Amino acid sequence: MYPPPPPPAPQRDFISVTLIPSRGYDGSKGWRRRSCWRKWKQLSRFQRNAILFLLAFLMLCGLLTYVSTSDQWPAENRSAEGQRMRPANPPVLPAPQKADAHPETFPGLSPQLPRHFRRGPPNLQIRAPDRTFKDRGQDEAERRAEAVDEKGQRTISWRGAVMEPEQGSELPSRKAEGPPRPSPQALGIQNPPASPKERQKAVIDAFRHAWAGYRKFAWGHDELRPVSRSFSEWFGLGLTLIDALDTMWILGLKKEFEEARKWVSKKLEFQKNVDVNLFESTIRILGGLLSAFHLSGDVLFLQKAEDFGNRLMPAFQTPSKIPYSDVNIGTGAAHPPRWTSDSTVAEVTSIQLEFRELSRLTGVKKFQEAAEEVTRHIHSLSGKKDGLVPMFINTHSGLFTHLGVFTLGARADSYYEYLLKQWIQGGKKEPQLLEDYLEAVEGIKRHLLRRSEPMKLTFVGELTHGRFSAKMDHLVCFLPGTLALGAHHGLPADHMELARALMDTCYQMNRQMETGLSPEIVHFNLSPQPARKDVLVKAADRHNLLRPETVESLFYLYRFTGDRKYQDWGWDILQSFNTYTRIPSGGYSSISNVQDPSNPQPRDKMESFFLGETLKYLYLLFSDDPNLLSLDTYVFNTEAHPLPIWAPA
Ligand code: DMJ
Repeated sequence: MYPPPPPPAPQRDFISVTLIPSRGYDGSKGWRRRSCWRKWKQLSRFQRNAILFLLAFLMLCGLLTYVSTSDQWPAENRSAEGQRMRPANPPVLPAPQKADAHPETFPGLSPQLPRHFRRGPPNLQIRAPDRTFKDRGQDEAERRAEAVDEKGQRTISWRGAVMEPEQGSELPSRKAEGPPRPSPQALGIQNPPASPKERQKAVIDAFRHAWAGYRKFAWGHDELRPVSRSFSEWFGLGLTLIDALDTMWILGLKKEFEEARKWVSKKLEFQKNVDVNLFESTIRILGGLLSAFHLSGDVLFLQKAEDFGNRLMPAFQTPSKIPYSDVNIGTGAAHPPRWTSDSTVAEVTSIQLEFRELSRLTGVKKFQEAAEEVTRHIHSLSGKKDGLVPMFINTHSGLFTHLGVFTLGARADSYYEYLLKQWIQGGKKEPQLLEDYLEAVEGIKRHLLRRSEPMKLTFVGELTHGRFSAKMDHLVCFLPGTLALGAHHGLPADHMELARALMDTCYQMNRQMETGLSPEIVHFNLSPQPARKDVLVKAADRHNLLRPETVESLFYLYRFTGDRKYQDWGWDILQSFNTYTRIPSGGYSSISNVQDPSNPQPRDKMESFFLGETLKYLYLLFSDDPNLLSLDTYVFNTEAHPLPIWAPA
C-alpha cells in the first residue's frame, strides 16, 4: 500500500523575482513573451493583484517625482535666462540703512547733525530713498551672503578668483554665482530698464559695500586691500576716508558721514614725519576737506584744510617757484623725486582750484599767490605747440623739459582741465586762462585727433617729436566732460560736437572689452582692412584701476544734453564693476585683465578715487535733478570734489 498522500500544503502567496536573466535557448523575444505570459497565468489572483498594486504604486511615485522636479526645471531655466538678461547684481539694491539699524555702529557714537552755516552756495536736497519690501528682501539675501564671510571663510567667488575650495564649494550663495561667464555687454544683451532712482539706489549699495570693506579692514588707513582684507598706506592719512566724505554727504549716507567726521576730529593728525605728493594730497585731501566743509558747513573740515595747506607750502620754495613734487608735512622738507629735479606739468598746474579756494575761505593770500604764480609762469613759457604742453618742467630752471612729446593723458591731462575750471571758478574774469584753454583745444584738433577704423571713432592720440601714435590713455576720457562743460559756459558749439564724438569713443573703450570695463591704455586701429577691431590692447595695458574718467564725462554729457543713452552707458559700466570687481567680503578691487571675464585677476586694491570720484559721478549721472550740485554753481576739482563758483556769471 502506498501511504496516503500528504494533505496539500497550504497555498502561500509570494512573489518571486528572479534577477538572473533568463535566456531562452535561442534568446528569441517570442519565446520570452510566451514564457512570461505563461508564468503570469500561473500566478494566483492575489499574486497578480499584488503585482498590479506594486506597479501602480511605483507609477504614482514616478509621477509625483516628475511633478516636483518639473517645477524646478523651468525655474532653473528662468534663472539661467535671468543670468543672461540681468547683471550679476540686481539693479534694485538696498537703500541706505537707518542709522540705528546698522549692526556695526561704533559703541557710544551718537549721530551728530552737521552744523549748517553754509558759506558756499550749496543747494542740496538729498534724501535717502524709502526702503521697500523688495529692498529688505535683498538686504536679507545680502546679509546671509555676507554672514558666510563673517565666519572668516575666504571666499572671493569666481569674480575675485580667490576661492578656498573646501569652503567655497559648499555654499549655496556661491554656487548660485555660477561659473565664469561673459558680461552682458560681451553677450550683446540688453540690460533690463531700471529707473534713475533704482540706479541711484544701486550706486548707494555699491558705495555701502565698498565702505563696509574699508570700515572692516582698513579703517583710518589710506586704501583698502579687499582680497587680503587688509590695507595699504601711501601717506598714512586716511586717504579713502577723506576722499569719500563728500560722496557720503551727497548720497545721503549721514550716519557714515558722521562716523568719518568723528575720525577726522579725533584721529586725523598732520604733524607726521611723512612725505606726501603735493598734487595727489592737494586734490584728494585738501579738495576733499574743502568740499566736505562746503556741503556740511562744519568748520572742522576748514580748520583741517588750512592746517594741511600750510604744511604743503614749503613745496613752493624752489628757485623757479615751480613746486617740488613731494613735501614732508611734519618737517617741512620739500624735494623732487629721487631721480630728477623735474616736476610733472599736470601736477604743478592742477592744485590751483584748491589753493585759490583755501585763500578765499581763510583770507590768507599766500595759498592763492603761490599757485597762481605757477599758472602765470607756464602761460608765458616757450616749448608749447599750439597750446599743447610738454609733460615735465624743471624746478630749478622753470623750463619745460623732454620737449616735443604731447599727450592729453598721464602727466599733462589736468593742465587742460584746470585752465577751464579756474576760469569758471573765478567767474570768467581771467582771460589768460580762457586764452590758453581755447588755444589748447585748437592744438588738440590740429595735432592729436584722428578717426579709427572701421567704426571711425574719434580719438586723441599722442605726438612724439612729430610722430603720431594712436595711443590713448583712459585718463584722456576726462576730456569729453571738460569740453562739454566749456560749451555749457559759452565756449564754441563745436567743442560740444567733439565732446559727443569722444564720449562715444570712451564708451567703446569699455564696451569692446569682454568685461565691459576699459583698460588703462588702448591703441586705435588706423588700418582700413576689414575684420580688424577699432580698439586694440597690449598685454601690459589690460588693467583697470576703477578709474572715473568715462563716467565723469557721461555725467557732464547727460547733464547738458538730457540724452538718456549716457545714463544707460553708465549703468552698463556700473554693472560691469559689480560683476568683475566687487569682492564679496567688502570693497571693490582693481583688476589686471579686462579681457578675461573668467579670470579678471583682482589686484587687491581699492583706490580712494573709486569712492571719491567713480561712484559719485555715477550717482550724479543717474540724477535727473540739474540742481543737485548745479554746474552753474559748482566746479568739480580733478578728484570730483565740488567747490563753489565764486561769482556765477
Ligand atoms: C584721480 O586721482 C584724478 O582724477 C586725477 O586727475 C587722475 N587720476 C585719478 C583718477 O583716475
